[in-house]
Amino acid sequence: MAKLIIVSNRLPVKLQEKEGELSYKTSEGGLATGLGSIYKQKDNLWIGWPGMVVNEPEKQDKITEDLRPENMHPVFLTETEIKEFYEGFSNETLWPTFHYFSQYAIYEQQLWETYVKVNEKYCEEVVKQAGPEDTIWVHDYQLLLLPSMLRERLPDSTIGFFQHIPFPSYEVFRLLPWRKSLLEGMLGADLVGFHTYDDMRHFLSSVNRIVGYGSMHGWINTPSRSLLVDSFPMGIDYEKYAGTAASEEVKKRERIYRSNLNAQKIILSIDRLDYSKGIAQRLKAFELFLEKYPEFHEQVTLLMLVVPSRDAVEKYKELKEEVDELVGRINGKYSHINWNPIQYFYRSYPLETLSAFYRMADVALVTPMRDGMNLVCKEYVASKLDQKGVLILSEMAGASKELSDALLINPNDINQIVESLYTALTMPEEMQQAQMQNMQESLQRYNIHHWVSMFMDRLSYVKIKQMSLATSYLDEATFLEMSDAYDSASSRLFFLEYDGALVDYRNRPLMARPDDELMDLLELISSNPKNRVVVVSSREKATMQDWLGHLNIDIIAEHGVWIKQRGTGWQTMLSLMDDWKKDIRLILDLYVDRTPGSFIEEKEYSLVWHYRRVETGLGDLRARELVSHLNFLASNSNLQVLDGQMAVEVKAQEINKGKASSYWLSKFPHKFVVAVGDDWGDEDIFKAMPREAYTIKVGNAYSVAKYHVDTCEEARKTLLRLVQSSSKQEQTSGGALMTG
Ligand code: GDG
Repeated sequence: MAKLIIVSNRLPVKLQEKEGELSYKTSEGGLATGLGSIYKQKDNLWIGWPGMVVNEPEKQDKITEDLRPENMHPVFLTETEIKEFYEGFSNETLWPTFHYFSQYAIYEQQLWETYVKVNEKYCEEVVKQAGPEDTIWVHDYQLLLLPSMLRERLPDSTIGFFQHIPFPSYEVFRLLPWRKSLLEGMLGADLVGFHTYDDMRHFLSSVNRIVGYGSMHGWINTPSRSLLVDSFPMGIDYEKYAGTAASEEVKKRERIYRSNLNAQKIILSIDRLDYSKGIAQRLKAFELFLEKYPEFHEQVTLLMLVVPSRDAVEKYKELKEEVDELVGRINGKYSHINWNPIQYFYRSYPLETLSAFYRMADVALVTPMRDGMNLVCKEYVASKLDQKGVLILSEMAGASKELSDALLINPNDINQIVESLYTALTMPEEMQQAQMQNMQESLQRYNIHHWVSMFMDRLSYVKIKQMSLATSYLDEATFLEMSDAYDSASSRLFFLEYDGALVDYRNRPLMARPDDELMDLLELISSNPKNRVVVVSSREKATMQDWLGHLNIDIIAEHGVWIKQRGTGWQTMLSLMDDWKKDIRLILDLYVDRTPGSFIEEKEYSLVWHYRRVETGLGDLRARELVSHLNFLASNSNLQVLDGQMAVEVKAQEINKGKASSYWLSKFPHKFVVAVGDDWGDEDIFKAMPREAYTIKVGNAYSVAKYHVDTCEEARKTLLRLVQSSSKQEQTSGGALMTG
């Protein structure tokens, strides 16, 4: 029975040892509660570090035994591994870089080597536990190399990866000396998930520039497989937070805490100690607020919880000192005998206390400099049963994309934070309730269970899609089989796509002239009377005529608008009005204005916007924009938008290369058919082919074609070998074929 294996740096328990007795404390983290509902089911399993260094093998065995009934499996890390892999590379190299604090990042080869080693250690444990049908879901930046390591060991397994922290822009990511290996590590997954579209976009751009793989609608085609990149904003266990907030225990705690605080209004701040959370900046903003609005003295208290975290890392020690100092300074400056502006706690609390704090806070001040998502702000909203309260939220937190009803601030803009505090503290209740209501509705719907099922559904979809689009490499055995079929056929049809399949792409469309080798090849194939060669292209008929018109072949030009059968002139398959061109051209002109290096090509029945000479990344970005713009316009017309290789083409819908190819299939005998193409548009050709045809995709393996080869050169060689090996036979058996 297939199971789900979750892999993360930490297990959802914390192992403790007191006087030789082991105890297991359940972790309260967002991930633990979110995935808690699934890892405990059936044979599912969670693999990770149990939170304590254990060196004795007998003790390790005992822990492994203890955890088995809880559906957990430990990975034991040594002291050095914790120091170099976790505190070092994960938290001093990756964490600062991914949160745009590159100036804090350290680059040390030794730390990297341990990171690789520990990822291998996790891989070993997963491989021991995983069956071929299992789904493996890897979490977060500590395990970026694991997906590829697993892929190598378990090539057919289903692997998902989710990153909980931001993915930075290419300009920041590229600073890492190990950038390529890190990306290649992640690309071993079938589905790579991030919290936001921006993270996803940054990742795709880094993959494009560093590894060289492009993407389309989130799909990355590597030479061996296709994987999907998507965004899945993580939710919270809404019912749990709302339910806890409604409990008598929490209400009791709220009453006690309130009676101990003299101020009427409470501003709440909760974070792990981390420079990415903007704690010091928040304190400075509160100080300025007190200075600017003295009427709030003795009226408002900042209740600030800082949860100890990573205190072995130098930067965190420094931050702790800075926060202590700031709190001391502000309290020293403004405190009265019966009022402290800041109530500061450096420790963690049980959920019930946290919930009481959420209930009593009039304002939640969540101002990270960067945050993948931020769950605290969501928990605050879920705990507000009376809907009274205001959320001030940093636009640098992933959560800001969903919670647009919050007061959104730029955490670097101290004046904006001050004014937002004033607005929040003086906001009419009806307005608070209206905003809270919207946010609660959204969080209730997009809760943690929704997040898990969205990710798992998408992962299954990727697997199905991969299967339906998987092509096999055209190996020697297939070639020999194809060669036999060719030899024994009395009539043969060759559909050969021009750009990308027969000829490599060039910077300018007109530079892709056929070379002598190609001319010889086409002449050789078409010189056999049993063969009929159809060169298919989206190019203008004039160009095709100029380049290939003199050969004894058939041509499909402009996606099938124009066709030419050997020995005859050009005919249109369809005569179409082209009055749409004027309007569409205006739009394309706009994109040319905005995108240096791009240009428009006008064909008789279509318009093309080319971006192969545009700066990498910018062209793709504009193309996505243009495609969605055009699709919107095309939805009510009979126009079709083709998102091609470095070009976006608009044409009348009735025409495609597949329909044109079908014409030959219906008109001419064919005991043997081969079709070679490379582009999305060529998928129409493959689809139109009979089942027994040899359909060959040039490039990656993502196609409805049956086979693929890697390059144009390989495609040409295959065709040459096919006709040459056979020509010898036909010659020896008295055939009249010349070799070119
Ligand atoms: C990473 C990403 C992303 C805090 N204090 C106490 C306590 N907490 C709980 C909160 C919340 C969790 O810890 C903190 O989660 P965040 O999301 O706010 O931040 P990170 O820990 O940095 O998490 C982040 C997240 O992963 C998930 O993908 O959102 O962007 O950085 O659940 O309630 N819980 C208890 N006592 C405390 O004192 N019990």
